Amino acid sequence: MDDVALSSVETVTQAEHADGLRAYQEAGLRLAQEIGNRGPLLLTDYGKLHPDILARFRKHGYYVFEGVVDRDEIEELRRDANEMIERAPVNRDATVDKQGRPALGIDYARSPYRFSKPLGDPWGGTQLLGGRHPTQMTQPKPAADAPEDVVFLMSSMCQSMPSGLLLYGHPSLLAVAESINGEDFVPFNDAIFVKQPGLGGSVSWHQDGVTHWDAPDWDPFIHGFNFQVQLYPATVGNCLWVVPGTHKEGRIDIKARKAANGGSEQLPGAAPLICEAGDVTIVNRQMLHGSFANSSPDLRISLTFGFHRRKSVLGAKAALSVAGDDVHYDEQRVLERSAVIQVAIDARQQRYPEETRFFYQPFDGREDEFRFNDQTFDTVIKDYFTKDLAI
Ligand SMILES: O=C(O)CCC(=O)C(=O)O
Repeated sequence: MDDVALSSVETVTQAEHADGLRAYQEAGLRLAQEIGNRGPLLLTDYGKLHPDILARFRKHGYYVFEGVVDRDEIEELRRDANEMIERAPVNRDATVDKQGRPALGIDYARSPYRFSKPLGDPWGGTQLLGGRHPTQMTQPKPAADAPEDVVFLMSSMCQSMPSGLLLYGHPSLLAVAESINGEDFVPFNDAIFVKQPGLGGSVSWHQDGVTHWDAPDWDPFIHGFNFQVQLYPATVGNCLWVVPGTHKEGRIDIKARKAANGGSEQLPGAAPLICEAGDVTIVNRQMLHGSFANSSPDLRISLTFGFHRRKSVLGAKAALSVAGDDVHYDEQRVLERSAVIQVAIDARQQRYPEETRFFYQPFDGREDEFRFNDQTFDTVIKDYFTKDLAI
């Protein structure tokens, strides 16, 4: 993979990095508390996200749903995610895992793993992913015995993790997606951020959207939103940070914002998204957001998957510079990628027959074609991530 910038700022120790963030963290925690924007995931009698929550999400650009995924499901997700980490290639060029077994995904259309240097900033200051991370974060010195490469990001959760596919069909999460993006909502992609203590890299400040900033019909919700399902507590030392309200500002000059902040990456007005395991965040993709190198003692694994309005995606040119994906999204592409949702709904129903399944309007009347079975695993789930709908 070529998506790692060489580390250039290894001047602080981990302890200095962690200490240097303390006052910023306290200010961020105060702001987060003032705003609130957290609580249970409440749906109306009609299965829509509670209007007060929706209004708060629209105003501030994020919300933390507490206690959405239960303990048993989190345990399964942890098992599967950790198994994926175990089965990663030993480094970015390897084809075997650390036990010498063929690495997971070598037979996939694309490797599901992205690596970072320990405590590195793989995207900051590069042209990768549409150049949307224009500045670099501080990259503390890793321990002398740190591995050369660490797993940073993993895709393919619906294929590689049985529990990941079930999560993708979670009725309350899909109800949130429908409430925000309409009944004909469509998927974006999924990615698992792995921030190992003392190793996990940073995600430099950025806004996710790429394609629609100058669209005549631009609005604060045009680039969709992402969920993050937290498998471990997200602490003030390892969590994602957002700058509330920035989803309404249009494209932000991040370099200038950092320069105006005396060159410090501790951007003002940011709030940490503190969570317990099983909490789920929603973040507007136009928010200014990022995370610092994990100089804390705590692991974070965040299952990140997003959804769009159909009209934002149909006809849009593929973004995020994924190799071999130089296309405009047409009805067929949208149907094929959306089918993962329908198959996930059925997989979940088979596993949790007592749960009320989500009704996904675009597949109304076609449910039988998209049951979860060996055939749909091959036709819909295998290599589904090559059909992501990135804008
Ligand atoms: O979780 C993180 O640290 C980064 C997440 C992020 O940047 C994103 O979802 O776009």
